[in-house]
Amino acid sequence: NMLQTVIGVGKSQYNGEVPINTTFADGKYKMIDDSRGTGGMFGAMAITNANHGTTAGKVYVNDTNTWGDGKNYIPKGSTLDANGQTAAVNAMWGLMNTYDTLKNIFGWQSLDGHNTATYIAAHVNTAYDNAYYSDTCRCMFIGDGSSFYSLGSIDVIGHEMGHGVTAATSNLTYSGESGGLNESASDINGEVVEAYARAGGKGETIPATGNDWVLGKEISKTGTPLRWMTKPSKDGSSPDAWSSSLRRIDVHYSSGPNNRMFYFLSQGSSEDKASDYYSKYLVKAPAAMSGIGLDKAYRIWFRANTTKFTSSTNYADARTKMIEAAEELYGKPSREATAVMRAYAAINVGA
Ligand code: ASN
Ligand code: ZN
Repeated sequence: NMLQTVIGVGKSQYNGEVPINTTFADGKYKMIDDSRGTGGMFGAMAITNANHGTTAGKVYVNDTNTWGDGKNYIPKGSTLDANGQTAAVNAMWGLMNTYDTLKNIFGWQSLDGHNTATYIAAHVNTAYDNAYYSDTCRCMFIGDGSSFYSLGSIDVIGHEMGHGVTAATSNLTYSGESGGLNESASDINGEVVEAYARAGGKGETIPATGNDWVLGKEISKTGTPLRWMTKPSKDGSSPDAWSSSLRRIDVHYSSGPNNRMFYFLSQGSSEDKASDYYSKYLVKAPAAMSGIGLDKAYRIWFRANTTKFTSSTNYADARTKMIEAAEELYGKPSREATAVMRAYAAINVGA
């Protein structure tokens, strides 16, 4: 039973033709990437076909090493048609890039840093407009979408795998302010992976920018993304700044201010008008600040989330721990630590 890792041709929906790692065994190709992850249900990182159910299903198998057709999936009952492979290609490409971002930047392997294999089950439910991480299986499920296209853009996969990293580290409780930070950690991960992948997915630094700072633009049929990190209130529900009512709103909205903090920390701030701020939050507008770039911002964030945050960390606590992380990485005082203070001040947290 000879196993061999080979590079297949994936016709993805959002990134054109991409090289995907597959395994050749017993005359067939399997969507298992033997070079990323060990153990788990499939021995390495894999993509399965939930085939409209809610369990993993079977690993994708093919006679040739060319997969998918780049087109959006149209459900055909329970028939496993070739078109269904495109969702699997999307998933594998997102997963390979997420895995590589963490490994190449931090030496962090897979979800838990110990290289425990994960998998994505594509085609969960029917016409399902969501994707999610499950800590029970340490795996992810992605829907085909109805008002969305297949939920497999790089930022969406990076977001879901980010939940696995958070679950294995800080384990931020998924409600209240900690829940907003948990969601934000995933959005940050999604955008960072997007930037890293767009720059070629190699090297030990994240480019200064290059991502689009919105979540899920590619999967949107209308062009309207799910969330805006630059100005979360563009979605009509997320606040741009912290307030005491944040703890009562959905975690996909209370993530907004921290997403914006991360955007300011990385890219700087200049755009806001004081009047918006006075009327909405009764706080002064964020002061102009220069950013420290995506690489440093992510290193500070990742250190804080994986080594300092706890399940009950709130926004004020996150600020303190982000400052500590910045000081440990870049010095006390440092331009980077000062930027963290300014970025949190800009969302009404701290001094
Ligand atoms: N896609 C959503 C998320 O990962 C699923 C959920 O609501 N948990 O946040
Ligand atoms: Zn999430």
